[in-house]
Amino acid sequence: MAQKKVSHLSLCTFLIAILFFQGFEAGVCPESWIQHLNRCFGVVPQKSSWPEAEVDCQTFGKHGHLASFQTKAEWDVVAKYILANFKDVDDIWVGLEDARRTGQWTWVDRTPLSFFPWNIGEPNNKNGKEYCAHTTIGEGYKKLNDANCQIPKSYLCKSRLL
Ligand SMILES: [Ca+2]
Repeated sequence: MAQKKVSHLSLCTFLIAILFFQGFEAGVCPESWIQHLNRCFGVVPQKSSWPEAEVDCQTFGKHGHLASFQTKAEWDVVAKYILANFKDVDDIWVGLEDARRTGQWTWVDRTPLSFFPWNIGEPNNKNGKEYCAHTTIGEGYKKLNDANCQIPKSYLCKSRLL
């Protein structure tokens, strides 16, 4: 009987330890990133083409991708973080693309598209070569422009905590 209690206690300790470490891992965004709900967002100031940026973002934790936004409120929080910490950065790729070149814009991480904060006159697909979206300091990082995916730009990644 006593032995049963000991093994029961050991199992409880083991489970608590697992929960603690999982919680610890789940609750931390990469250094210098911002957390909003269960998502982490971080700017990479180095410049890359949109496809290269997406590959790099996939290395940042669970569901790492170029950033998507679930709500305008989330976008506002992230825009404020960029303005406060990356004043020298101009254009920033985000995870919105017209992958099939049909005018159907989608988030690369498959987040449902719930709002369309295009800048006035955009997307204009200038010269028939603009299939990736970026934001700029000119509009406080709150508006989008479509641009040539191969142009190197800084980029915004996101990952998920849980
Ligand atoms: Ca454009």
